[in-house]
Amino acid sequence: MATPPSAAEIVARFEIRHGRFLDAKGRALCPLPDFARDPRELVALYRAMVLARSFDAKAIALQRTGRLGTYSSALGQEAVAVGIAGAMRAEDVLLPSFREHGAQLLRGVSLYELFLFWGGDERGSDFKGPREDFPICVPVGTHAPHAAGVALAFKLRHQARVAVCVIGDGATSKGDVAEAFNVAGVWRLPVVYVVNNNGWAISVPRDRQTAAETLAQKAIAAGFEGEQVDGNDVIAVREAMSRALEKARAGGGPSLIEAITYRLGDHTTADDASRYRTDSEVSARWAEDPIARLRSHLLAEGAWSKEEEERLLADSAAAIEEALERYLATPPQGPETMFDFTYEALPKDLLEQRAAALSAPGESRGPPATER
Ligand SMILES: Cc1ncc(C[n+]2csc(CCOP(=O)(O)OP(=O)(O)O)c2C)c(N)n1
Ligand SMILES: [Mg+2]
Repeated sequence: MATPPSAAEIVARFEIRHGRFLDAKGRALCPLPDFARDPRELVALYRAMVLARSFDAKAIALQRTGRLGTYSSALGQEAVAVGIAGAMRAEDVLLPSFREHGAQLLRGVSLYELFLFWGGDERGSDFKGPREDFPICVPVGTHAPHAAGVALAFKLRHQARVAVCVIGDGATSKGDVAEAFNVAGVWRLPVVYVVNNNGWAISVPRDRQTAAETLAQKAIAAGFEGEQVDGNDVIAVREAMSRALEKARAGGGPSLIEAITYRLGDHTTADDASRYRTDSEVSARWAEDPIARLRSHLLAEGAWSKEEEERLLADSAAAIEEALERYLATPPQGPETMFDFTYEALPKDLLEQRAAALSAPGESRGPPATER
């Protein structure tokens, strides 16, 4: 717009920071935060990223051989999930989207539960570990208002806990996400929204998703802080998360962290990304690989060795194999269970359908139909 002819003055300004500590080769660009000076902390993050990647590879192979449902890989995005969970406390609550198994594993969700979930078995969301963490949210962004609700409950109960909600770049275009940001800002809720910006929403690239210069600035519109981090630098993600969590815990309200990363794989196993992006774009992005970056850093610091790497890969594979065997040996639930957990008392037509499901030939039998 042209400058207005009135006595206009500037009433608001904002800036968005982009934080990073390691360059793509793993070299420190500035002094590292305290936690990152302890090699044991960094090795723990590294292990978690490697386990997440190993799980991804196995899950894709299982889907291809008909033993798992549609699966969304987090290849190249491991630092986002691991940096998030690495900063959270056990009593905080994670509301993940569908690429955060790296965070879920660190929080105590088991490999077995992840296999169950992706195999279509809802018992995979009944976590034995983090009981109050939310299940994987496949509907895009619908958990953003839920996170505000969780945070409101913490606030009303005067609990020093934080809700952490992870959404994709595409999700930030949705109305429910804008509404969630709005109430989080107005009520100064203890919630951290992380935008896992992997550059794509299926086949829609970031620059066609929104005309906003950054996604972090969407927080400014809702009255709270937003910043960007290099989402392939686990130290940067972990550090920004720690600050945001601390602020929320101390009553300082919400934050938004936009983690810039890249989806190196297909959107899901139901997608073929070669139809809408070039191989050369993808191969150039491998130079940003978060795992290679931290490995280079650890090797240069003398905090990691080839032998430890081999042992880690073998241990991850063994843990995954064990969970897989247990998953494959778990009988599926009977079809009647799909009627059992929605209504307190089943309406008549659903009672009939439940009975029909139970009497269908070859179906497993569940408990007798009761009016619930
Ligand atoms: C409410 C809703 N609309 C559409 C879809 C289909 N869908 C699945 S993932 C996706 C794109 C999401 O993009 P983004 O938020 O960037 O997350 P990413 O998949 O890149 O992690 C869409 C449109 C859905 N799952 N839920
Ligand atoms: Mg995306």
